Amino acid sequence: MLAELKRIRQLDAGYDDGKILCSICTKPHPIARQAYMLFLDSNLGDAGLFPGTAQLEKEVIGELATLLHGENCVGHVVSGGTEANLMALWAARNMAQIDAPEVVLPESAHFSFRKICNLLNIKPVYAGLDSSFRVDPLLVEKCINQRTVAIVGTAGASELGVVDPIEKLSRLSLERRVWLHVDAAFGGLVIPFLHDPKPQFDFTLEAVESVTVDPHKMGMAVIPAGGIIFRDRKALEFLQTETPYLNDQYQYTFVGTRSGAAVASTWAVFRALGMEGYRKIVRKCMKITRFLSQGLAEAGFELVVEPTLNIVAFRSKGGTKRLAEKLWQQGWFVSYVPRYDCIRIVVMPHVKKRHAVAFLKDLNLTEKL
Ligand code: 0PR
Repeated sequence: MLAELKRIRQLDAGYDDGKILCSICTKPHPIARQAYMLFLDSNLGDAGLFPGTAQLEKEVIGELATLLHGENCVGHVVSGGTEANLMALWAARNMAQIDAPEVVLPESAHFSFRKICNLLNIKPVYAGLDSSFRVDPLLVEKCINQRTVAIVGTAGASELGVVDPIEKLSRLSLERRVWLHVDAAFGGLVIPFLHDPKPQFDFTLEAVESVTVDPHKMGMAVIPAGGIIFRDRKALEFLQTETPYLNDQYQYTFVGTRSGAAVASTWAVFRALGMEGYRKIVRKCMKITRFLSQGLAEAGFELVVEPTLNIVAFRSKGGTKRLAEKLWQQGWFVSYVPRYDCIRIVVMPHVKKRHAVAFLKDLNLTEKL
């Protein structure tokens, strides 16, 4: 059986050969794997049985809150960015108690919000972007009305890596008294480690009520490790579900039985890397990002935007979609993004300089095919 599983595993792509350029996940840190194995059977859906793991979850949330400049924040390690975004809009909707609720989203918001709006019966209202592909606060303002329960901004958009003007959204949210949620699923563990100037996106901004930040993306923890952090403990009251026969009286997450192993893996990788470790990783990813974007520009490709985070997006005059298909045939896993007619490359920690060099070389050859 194991031999068969190993054979089947060979059908999957692997991070080690540096050809996965389309993923926002990466190879977990070795210590994250070990911690995961130690907590394999721990279930935070019944935290009364696993007080040790519950303690680790509190510590992980505490560290994320500190990173995001939040005091007295609460939250949970959840299954990923989708569940984290769901919990934010769920709390905002329940708090507002408005008929026919609406949420204002950037046109570039992650597709998880479409699922969430469908589930929660919230109408998504999309605000347009400015010339730098960030949501335009004036257009957001126009979308707000009596039924708006929340505004969403993205800090590290999935397609181009740009950061919405969260500071301006925060001012707007204060004025209009609506919940501001920041989807920093990807950027939350990148932006704090960038050199100045860093875009503002966290609890430093007064109106930010909730932030999504996923350890299973740039945090190098084992999947499923997403994070939802709320500014105020009151938010959890709007998510509270009674668990009549369990030791703990309530659950606050959408998922019931949930992985304590992912929490332990996050705790371990935070402890092993520390702030300095993450800073080094982000520095390396950004260096390779700049190397790639310069190489692409020199080879005559058009960059959609100068990278803010470790994502490069480019076009080819000879046809970008066709080029993406040819790259897949050559074994390079890249994303084709229809919205901007571009190829997206995410420079995650498994992508090394030698892979970027090989990619640029192959790309120039592939274009001529
Ligand atoms: N918010 C943002 C900004 C995201 O980038 C993502 C996922 C989510 C929310 C949802 O997170 P979960 O997928 O954890 O629920 N970002 C990646 C994307 O859609 C997910 C991904 C990961 C895609 C690995 C491909 C892949 O191989 O681009």
